[in-house]
Amino acid sequence: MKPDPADLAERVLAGDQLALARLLTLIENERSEGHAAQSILYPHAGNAHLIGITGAPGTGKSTLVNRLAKEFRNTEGSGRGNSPEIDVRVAVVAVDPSSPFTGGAILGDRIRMRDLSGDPGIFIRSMASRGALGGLALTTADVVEVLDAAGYGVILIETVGAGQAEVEIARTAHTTVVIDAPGLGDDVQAIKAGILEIADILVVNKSDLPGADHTLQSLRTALSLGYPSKVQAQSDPSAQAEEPLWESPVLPIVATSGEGIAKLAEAIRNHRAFMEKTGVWRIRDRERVATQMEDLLRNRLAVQFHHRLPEGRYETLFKEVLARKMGPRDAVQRLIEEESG
Ligand SMILES: Nc1nc2c(ncn2[C@@H]2O[C@H](COP(=O)(O)OP(=O)(O)OP(=O)(O)O)[C@@H](O)[C@H]2O)c(=O)[nH]1
Ligand SMILES: [Mg+2]
Repeated sequence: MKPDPADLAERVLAGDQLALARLLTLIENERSEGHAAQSILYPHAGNAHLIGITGAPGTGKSTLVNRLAKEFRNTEGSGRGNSPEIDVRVAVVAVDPSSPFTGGAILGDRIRMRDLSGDPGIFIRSMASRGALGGLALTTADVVEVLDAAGYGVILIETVGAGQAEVEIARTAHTTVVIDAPGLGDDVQAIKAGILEIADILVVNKSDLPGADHTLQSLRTALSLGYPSKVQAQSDPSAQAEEPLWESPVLPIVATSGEGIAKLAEAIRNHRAFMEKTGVWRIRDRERVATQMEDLLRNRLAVQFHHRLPEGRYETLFKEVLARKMGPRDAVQRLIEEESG
């Protein structure tokens, strides 16, 4: 039976988690019914605090996200006062493009599921597929948007900060938390990857292990070296000062025991208050929507273009580029001319 978008949307708004899971699967599979339901839900989104959690493989992201979800439930949720207004529901989105190969994240999610399954105020979703046409970043944005509309006030997005795509996903959050851990070798590596620049909050997880102090120190030093240029950019009127200055804290944490998690939750709340006060919240929302629309447009146009090309034409030119008979720019130019001429 074909799912009815209006019915699905209504059930999602009513808090039906099965309907929500079903809708997310439709969206991941790029089904038109899914996107139709998403359109109905869109006006209801825009309230959630999107928090990206990123870091190298094995730094303890999943363990930390698990703890953090519970912390948000306990301090902002039903545990504090009896007012239902502050009963914040938490969603977790685990993005792992490598999961078909490693299987690691899937196991991790099972552990997490069992751990959090007692609380109906927590919803967990693993991004299994890249999406045939949309790409991982676009599909993740869709999933997050639906969770937002479904009333999840805090959305934690776990990505392995290994590639550009994952960094992009983290960047679209309001608050980006970068996780480091001792024993990963060269700490400066993280800085090279541009990870430090996107961190609103830095965490040194596994602070129970030797070398944690060293990691903490080198991150703090690297950050303090980064500050002068940031400050300068802001006092220089000719420079494009996009955002007011926020000093990213560096927090030691032991995710396995929960040590430091309350401080992390507090830092996240502080960052939210800072964004609301300074207008950064709106700036980031704007950037996210701008990127999303631009990506969608590019994607749709490319897909349409490919459909219009004669069978095999693209592949023929691609081979010529590989054989260095023609540059990629010339090949694309030729395709466009052929198609329009
Ligand atoms: N000693 C110590 N081990 C930890 C800590 N936090 C997590 N671990 C362990 O580190 C390993 C990896 O933890 P995960 O939470 O799966 O790490 P992850 O970053 O989500 O891993 P991927 O998703 O595969 O990149 C597990 O064996 C955890 O038990 C910590 O604070 N201290
Ligand atoms: Mg994980």
